[in-house]
Amino acid sequence: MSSDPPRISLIGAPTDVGASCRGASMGPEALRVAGLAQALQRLGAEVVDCGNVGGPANPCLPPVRGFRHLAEVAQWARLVHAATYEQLAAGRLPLLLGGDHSMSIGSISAVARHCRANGRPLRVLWLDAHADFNTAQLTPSGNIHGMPVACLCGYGPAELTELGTAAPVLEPSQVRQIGIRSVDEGEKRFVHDVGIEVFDMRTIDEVGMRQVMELALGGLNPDTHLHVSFDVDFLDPDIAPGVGTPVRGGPSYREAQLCMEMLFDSGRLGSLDVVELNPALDVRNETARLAVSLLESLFGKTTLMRKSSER
Ligand code: B3U
Ligand code: MN
Ligand code: MN
Repeated sequence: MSSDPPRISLIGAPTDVGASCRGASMGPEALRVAGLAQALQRLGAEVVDCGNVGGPANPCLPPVRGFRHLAEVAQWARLVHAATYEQLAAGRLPLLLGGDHSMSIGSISAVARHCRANGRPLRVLWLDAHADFNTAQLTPSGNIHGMPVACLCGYGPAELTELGTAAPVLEPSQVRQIGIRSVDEGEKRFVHDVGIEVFDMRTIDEVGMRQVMELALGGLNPDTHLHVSFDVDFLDPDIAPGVGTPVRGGPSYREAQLCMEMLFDSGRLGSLDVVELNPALDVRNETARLAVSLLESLFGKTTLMRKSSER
């Protein structure tokens, strides 16, 4: 594992055009107010805040042919792709502040393009209550934040599947999903048919977070780029109320913390999304502060000194 301090670029993507309810567009500022940059600096990281990407406003229209706000979601994805790619090309670690989860189509397509250009393997860890594997045909809502994994795997309209790199951006074998507990009926079959590896809450209950993380991080090459897409609704809503689509029965604070610590221990983190934080539904910015505290673990905060053999 490299001991160089990470060089992190914060990129805000204040959008909620892909979500069911409004408010995730305030997520980037809530994370800043919760002290994200300062917390990462205390851990020795070099942090640059690139400010926010400026995309289209939310027109609040009903779905058209299975998609709500397709043009706006695609525009945000293009802008997020460009901002993410620029930071990766500069050798920095992009930390995307969402925004609803549809913006990960932009960030992850940029990461995939960067990995292809540099001949590096890519693995995506998707921490979420939802599988986000709907299509226009399967979706119950038309909300594109329920579709990013499907789009990244090539199932979706060209404007969401071919961002800066030929579709598919990802093979299902590059994805591991963790914490899943809400999957729509048609989506369930589709996830099964494409063979995505899903560590749902039942698996976490049965074998524990430690083994789940060992499995999810298994088989990485020394040069694998790890992208973590952290949907804040991954967390149990009792501890993280500030999200638009809470689902009870999620990981506890301790389980989430172990998850983050083991991601740090992998030494492979190359890019990160923090999405779906909805300050309009939060209580005194508690969920944002919880997210910041978990990101501290993800960037190496430990309780005790670690022996070098444990690193
Ligand atoms: N699967 C549902 C709900 C949902 C997915 N992702 C979020 N909510 N955040 C849908 O609308 O696709
Ligand atoms: Mn999600
Ligand atoms: Mn979710």
